[in-house]
Amino acid sequence: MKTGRLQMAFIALSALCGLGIAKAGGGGEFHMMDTNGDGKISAEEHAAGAKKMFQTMDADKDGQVTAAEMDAAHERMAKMMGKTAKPGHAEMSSADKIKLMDTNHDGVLSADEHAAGAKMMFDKMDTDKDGYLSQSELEAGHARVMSKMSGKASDKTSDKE
Ligand SMILES: [Ca+2]
Ligand SMILES: [Ca+2]
Ligand SMILES: [Ca+2]
Repeated sequence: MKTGRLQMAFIALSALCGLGIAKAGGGGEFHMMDTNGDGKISAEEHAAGAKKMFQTMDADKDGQVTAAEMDAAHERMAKMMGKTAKPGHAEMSSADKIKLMDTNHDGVLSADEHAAGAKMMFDKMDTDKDGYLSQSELEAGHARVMSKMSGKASDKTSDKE
């Protein structure tokens, strides 16, 4: 089902972006992405944040993120957050996350594939469709992701909006 797949990608992407910065210090993620400080995150600001995230994960700078690079990045970020990485937690594997966004199915994530996924995630989180993410929209988006990840990540939950 198409929406199921979108939802999965949303979860995966939020995990990517969220892991790194969500717990960096309260509203740290929000302020980090809100580069012009107007209290809302535009699509451009969100895209820039996603790009930064991609570059962080692409350790060998070849323009592609592999599952191994994603794993390593998650581990680094978990350490930064003072947590021990728990592979196989309720979360999907990096390979599975990549699969969701890997539109050309070559097993690695290109910058374009990641950017497209991030845009989709932005649209999903912008619940009032004003073209910006408010702090509460961002938090609500994460809350949904977290509750899903701690529950059944790969199951299709009945999420009708
Ligand atoms: Ca790479
Ligand atoms: Ca690809
Ligand atoms: Ca909005």
